[in-house]
Amino acid sequence: MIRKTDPHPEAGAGGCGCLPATPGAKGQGAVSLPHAAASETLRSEVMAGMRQIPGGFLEMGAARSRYAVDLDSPRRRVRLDRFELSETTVTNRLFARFVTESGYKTTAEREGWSFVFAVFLADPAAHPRHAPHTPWWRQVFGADWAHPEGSGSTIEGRMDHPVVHVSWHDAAAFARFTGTRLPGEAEWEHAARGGLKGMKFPWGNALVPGGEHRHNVWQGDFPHRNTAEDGHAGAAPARSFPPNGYGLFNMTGNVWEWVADWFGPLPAPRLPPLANPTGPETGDRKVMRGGSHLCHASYCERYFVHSRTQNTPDSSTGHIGFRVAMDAPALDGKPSAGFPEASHVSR
Ligand SMILES: [Cu+2]
Repeated sequence: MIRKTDPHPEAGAGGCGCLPATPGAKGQGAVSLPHAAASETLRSEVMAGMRQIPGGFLEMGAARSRYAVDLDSPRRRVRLDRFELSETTVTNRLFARFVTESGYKTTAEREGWSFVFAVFLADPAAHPRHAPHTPWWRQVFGADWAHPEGSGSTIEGRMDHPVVHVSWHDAAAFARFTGTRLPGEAEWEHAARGGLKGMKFPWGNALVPGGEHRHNVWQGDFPHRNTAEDGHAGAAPARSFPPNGYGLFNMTGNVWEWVADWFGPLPAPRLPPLANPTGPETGDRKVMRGGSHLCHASYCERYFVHSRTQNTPDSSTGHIGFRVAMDAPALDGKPSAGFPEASHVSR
């Protein structure tokens, strides 16, 4: 009813329990906003949250895919210039300022509904329409970023939480207005790894190192019982758990994060390694990274630094957010690459 096609026929029919998609025909796509028109106050707040991510080589992807449909293996070496990434996902507080200044209306507001995880609804039976194969994703009229569980709900007390119920178009609009951009998929993974090589998580290889939860995912039995041993049944504040080696919070778990790239195979391995890959030229689905508070090994084990999934750019749910990136400023007139370039431009 809601999803056109199901790209995850295996793995619990729906693959990622996290991933209902709105029909592609439904959205009106992007609403364009003037570039970098945000006030100084908003811009400086966005800039204050930016962290420097050093350039370098990234072994991108998984050694072996957990879900073949994710096209996330084998690993390939790519090269990245240094850049900047926001240390948290964009919060409700920041998104509210953006909306106040721009008058922007999100896809969910324009369409009148979004997907809410049934457990978070006071009365799930009042919202019987759901995504195919994923009955826990309810179509809730009146649900949007400011009303995460539908009309009557508010973000009061959750201003420091990630903004959710934002489509890829909404994320791109925020970035454009604030003079930033969405991170590329390779940039995102490089940043998530936090300087570690070949590890599964931003902090190392153990899911719960020394018994300590380091990110917000599902504990218990998906989708009915979340024991919340990590301290959070739903989304956690954007700045929770210790940051990774680059000072970035919640790169895995909590909420999925839209990135700039269209979904498709990872960049082809080549020598020398491809620099700053930007993904397929076009597509109908955008990549999302990092997994969410709903990910669990039994159903959707996609909470690793290499995990990826995808959704249509006009989809919105209660567990998809985003963070923003920027090119690093040039140093002393040198290019931001941090890599010597052998070639000269001939004139
Ligand atoms: Cu998941």
